[in-house]
Amino acid sequence: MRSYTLLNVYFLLLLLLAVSCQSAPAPYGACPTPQQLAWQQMEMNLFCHFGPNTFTGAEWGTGTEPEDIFNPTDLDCRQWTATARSAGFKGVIITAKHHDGFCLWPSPESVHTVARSAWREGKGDVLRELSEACKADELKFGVYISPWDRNDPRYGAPEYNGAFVRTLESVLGGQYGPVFEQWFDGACGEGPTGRRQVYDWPLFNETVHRLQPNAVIFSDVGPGCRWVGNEAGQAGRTNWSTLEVEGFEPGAGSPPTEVLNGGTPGASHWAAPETDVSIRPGWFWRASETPQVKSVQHLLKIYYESVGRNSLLLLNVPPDTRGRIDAVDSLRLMEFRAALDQIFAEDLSSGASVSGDARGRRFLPANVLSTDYDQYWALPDGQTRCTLTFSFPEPRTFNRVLLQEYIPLGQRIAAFHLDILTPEGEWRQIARETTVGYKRIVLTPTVTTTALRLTIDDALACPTLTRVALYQDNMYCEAEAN
Ligand code: FUL
Repeated sequence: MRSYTLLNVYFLLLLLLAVSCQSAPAPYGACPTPQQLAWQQMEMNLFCHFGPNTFTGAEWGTGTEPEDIFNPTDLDCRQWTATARSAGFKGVIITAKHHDGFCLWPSPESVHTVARSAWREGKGDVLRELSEACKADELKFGVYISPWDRNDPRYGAPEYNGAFVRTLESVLGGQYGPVFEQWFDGACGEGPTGRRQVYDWPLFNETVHRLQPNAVIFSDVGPGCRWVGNEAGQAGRTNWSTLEVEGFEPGAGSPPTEVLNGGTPGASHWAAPETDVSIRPGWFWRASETPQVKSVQHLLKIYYESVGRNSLLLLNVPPDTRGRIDAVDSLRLMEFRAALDQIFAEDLSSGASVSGDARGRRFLPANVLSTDYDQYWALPDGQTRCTLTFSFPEPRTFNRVLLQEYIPLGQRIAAFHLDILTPEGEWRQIARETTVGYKRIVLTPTVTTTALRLTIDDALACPTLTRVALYQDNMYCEAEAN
């Protein structure tokens, strides 16, 4: 009788173990909201700096420019969106109001707007035209609205915050449809003797969420996504999507740029980095800078160091004085797209067999070969180290290893390395890295092998991977990119 009971307990435990191995790992730490996940899956968006600076050549306007300065001779937002779409961008963000305070829409809160310009006899509205063009070309529409305002006389006084909220309302209230991202720039060049505005960030964020519940809010410290800490197009090689935000705020009160660049492992807030960088030396279009439009090599470097390092890429391609994207820039974008298409045309892991530990039948190693994002590999709870071995039916040649964690359950992997099997039957290390996140593309030497080993050396909790893919890049040459 006694042994019968023990047997029962034993079987019950086995059953419990089997069931728990079939259930998904519990989310670890801070995890993305569905909006943050959808945002990250966009991967590349277009940034458009456009306004009085386009006509004056300034980077930061003073706010005293006459409204008539803004006079695009041939504005065509469909040309921007057609360009963005063919380049593979998923959304467009426009500088609706830059630091000079000029509003590209007839904001009732300001006298410094398109309504006071001669452009389209004061009846023009760039936001209307761009939001409609985005809709027609199936792109998402986002807005940059600078809190720092060099034109508004209320700037520096408490009433400016209310005015800024009404400014937000006139853009986000539905007039231009859904807004996927609200960009809050932390910059302020007033200097120590200038006007000092104490921003009501909680009120600004609440306003955005109230009017556009699906919008992801960008600022140095989120809450939706964070600044990557530089404007050179480089996310950290170690890059956590989590960030310690307690005690910090956008602008002067933000964490050091190295922290923004790499995030904080295990922090309680999810704010993945966004890499904003311009295709030109400046943020605004200038004829004199056309010869310096970044090369395809440079754009590929930026891609690998942003999208390939767990960041979203927001590439600025500023429209010119006609109100069109310069032919040089758009041609470069098409070449960039063609290069990406060529590099990522064929996943060289296809047909591989994958072996290694797994949480259970729903989470087998082979899941990393599937392109279904929700089908992923996972380890049992408590196991943070493991080796997955990919064996190929015939030798494969590659120099890019793409990895993706299943981030709805949080970011976990903290260290990994890659080895290949040499013809002598030995394992040779080809890369040693740290984080993965939503997407990591590891640049390795070109190797030919019949087997690849991925070893996870450390993770904050049992790791997950939804994708491992291999590519051969014959386009990118590091020496030419710099
Ligand atoms: C900075 C601004 O000061 C630049 O003018 C530009 O808009 C860039 C994207 O953000 O903080």
